Amino acid sequence: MEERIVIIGSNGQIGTELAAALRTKFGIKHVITSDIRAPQASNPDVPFEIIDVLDRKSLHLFFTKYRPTQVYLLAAMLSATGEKHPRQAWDLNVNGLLNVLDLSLEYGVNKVFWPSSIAVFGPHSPKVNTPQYSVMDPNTVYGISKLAGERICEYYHGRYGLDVRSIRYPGIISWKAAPGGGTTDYAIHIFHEALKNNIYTCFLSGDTALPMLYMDDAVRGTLVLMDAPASALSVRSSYNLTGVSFTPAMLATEIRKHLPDFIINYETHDPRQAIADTWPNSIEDSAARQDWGWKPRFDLADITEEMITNLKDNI
Ligand code: AKB
Repeated sequence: MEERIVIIGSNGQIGTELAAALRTKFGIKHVITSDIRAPQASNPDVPFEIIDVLDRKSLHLFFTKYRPTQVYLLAAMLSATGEKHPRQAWDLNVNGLLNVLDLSLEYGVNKVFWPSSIAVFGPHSPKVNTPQYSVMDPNTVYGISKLAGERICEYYHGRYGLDVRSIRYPGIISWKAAPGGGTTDYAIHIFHEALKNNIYTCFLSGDTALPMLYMDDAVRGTLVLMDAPASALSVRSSYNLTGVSFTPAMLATEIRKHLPDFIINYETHDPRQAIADTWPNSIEDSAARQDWGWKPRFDLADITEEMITNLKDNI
């Protein structure tokens, strides 16, 4: 069957790289990207549409035009920005998802991908090796909207048979496109500042451990999940997934192996600290390993080396 893959919210950190990987796999003409603005460097050969996921009328026309077989919905407001605009974050993250799920049902889409986040966990969730199923009491609007979205995805699968698949992404580290308004963004900013100025003031404390994943692993994991037979998937809310967990202090130590004079300072009154304090330190992802063979390839040393090697010629 000829695939017609639509990505909504394709200009962001994950969308940029997922779109490239999907184009390599399925061919340029089979992947239609869309966002609320045109990408900075647009290629006329690449199909792209301006789409606001909250504009039901134009979303409907978009589905009518392309009749997608697969939809990736990446448009979202992340944790730190969400705390500044809670109503908009809820609207985009929840109503945007509902719009896409309803149209996917109406147009008989075969598979939908929607990312959740480690932000679905909260202050009473177990902090270490947080299991797939546990207490979930997120207290950021982003986490609340992602937890609601997970329940909605499971509901659409159970009630209507829609094949929705999801991963609870941890912090994603990459060098090609900038991250947008998250709490884990420090783990990207640190490399830029280390290479430019040899010093970084971190908005999280040195001992704040968070689960992280290198972009190549995130993209590969997403494609493997989307290729898995539906019968293998036991989780229809969202899969726990992780690569590595580390603190800013551990990351600084690793960076010093490449840049020995690198200095890290800590700004401890940033509101993002309160968000990070409610999130897991590490994640248990055996369901993803068992159901579709998940195994990360990049550890802290690999990520550091990749980031420094690639960024040093690109900033
Ligand atoms: C954020 O920090 O908000 C995101 C996430 C962990 O979902 N990177």
